[in-house]
Amino acid sequence: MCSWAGPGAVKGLSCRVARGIVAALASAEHPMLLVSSDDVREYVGSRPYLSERIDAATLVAEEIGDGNLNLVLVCRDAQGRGVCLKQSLPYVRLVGDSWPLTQQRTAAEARWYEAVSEVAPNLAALCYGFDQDNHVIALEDLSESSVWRKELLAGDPCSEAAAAMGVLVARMSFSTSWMALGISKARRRAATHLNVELCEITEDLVFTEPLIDHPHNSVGPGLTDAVARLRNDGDLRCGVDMLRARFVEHGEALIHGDLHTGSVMVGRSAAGATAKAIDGEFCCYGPVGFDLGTLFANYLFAEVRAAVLGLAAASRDVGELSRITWDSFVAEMRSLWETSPPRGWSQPFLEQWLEAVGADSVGFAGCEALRRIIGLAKVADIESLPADAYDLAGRATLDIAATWIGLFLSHSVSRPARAGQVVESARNIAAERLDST
Ligand code: SR1
Ligand code: MG
Repeated sequence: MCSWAGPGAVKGLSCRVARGIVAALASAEHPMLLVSSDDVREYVGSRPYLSERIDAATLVAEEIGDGNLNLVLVCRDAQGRGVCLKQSLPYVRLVGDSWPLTQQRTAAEARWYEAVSEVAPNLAALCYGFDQDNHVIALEDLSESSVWRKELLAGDPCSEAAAAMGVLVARMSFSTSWMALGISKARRRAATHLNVELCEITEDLVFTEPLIDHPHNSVGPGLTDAVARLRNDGDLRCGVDMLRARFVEHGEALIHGDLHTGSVMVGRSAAGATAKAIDGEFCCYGPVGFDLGTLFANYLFAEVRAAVLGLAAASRDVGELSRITWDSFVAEMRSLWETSPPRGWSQPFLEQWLEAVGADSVGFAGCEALRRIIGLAKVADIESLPADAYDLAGRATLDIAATWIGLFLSHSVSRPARAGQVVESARNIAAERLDST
């Protein structure tokens, strides 16, 4: 559980601190950069909310960050106690200091951990505290677990994690939306989770850049024709634009915003399997289908990889994951709705809402799949394949992604051939009804 940093803490803040206070704290101009074990010993030693969990004198810190943005240090003391410290840098790590990026993203992430801890504490890493001045989040040490993507690469689908993530998305969707909060409270809550800069990255990288000529993009020579064809497909462009609009306009609930298989730590112990989401810095009020779709696309990468490597059984197993996540999401949503029915809303509405989320999720999965092949920030599932297999996997993924976006279009909107057609149809219906009265 998150705990108060306590009166002796230097700048330390619990993630249970009242919402709003975090946002009001000014950042220090010169944050302490945690690079060496010495830095971390000094840092931990002056913060009781950390030194009560780990011995500052004997700890050793190891930088394990393999993500695109931050420093991640796993700290272990002589007694084997551990804490993970995640510090944001003022730029995108993947690119370097030519791409500056707000360190306020760590505050957004702390707020996400706080929200999850209220409804699904076992389905995300525990947050022990947040230090606004140094942009450091202190997290449960999950080094006994492993990144889900790595397990998928090694052939273990970890089906329990797929079910767990369906539950996580459902609980977050219900608890942070009008469904649990009521409309006015949900609106106020949404205003506390603005994350403009990180949303802009998602809007650019996921929706805009893959289908235009952009310096962030790159594919192997075997895929250039396929990418050119996609760029000339007007229906596909329209579908991606529709999905971008949904991402921008549909602040349904607090979503994780980057829930790929590298954002989930999985583990097995005598007590059973565990799955814990991490890396909520892209969180925002957005469409629920975005998180589900991001998962579906990342399952697809593992499925396609296994298929092109001739591992048919493994591919089939991974192919089941999207159904498992979807079924557990739907079951949890129905159960939450039944236990605490939102006042004044009908049960049939929930079914329609789920249908719309399903269509969104397929479309967002298509966008995530396109962008991880074409754009910046690629995935090891595809990139680590030998050249021939990469070409096969890339082509299959692009083809499936485009088809999924088409499916989204046909399920979520029936596009009239020209603007105004639907209004005309509505007028005609009204006129016919009135004629027959
Ligand atoms: C510039 S950040 C690139 C990507 O890394 C993160 O994991 C997100 O997926 C983001 O789009
Ligand atoms: Mg990440």
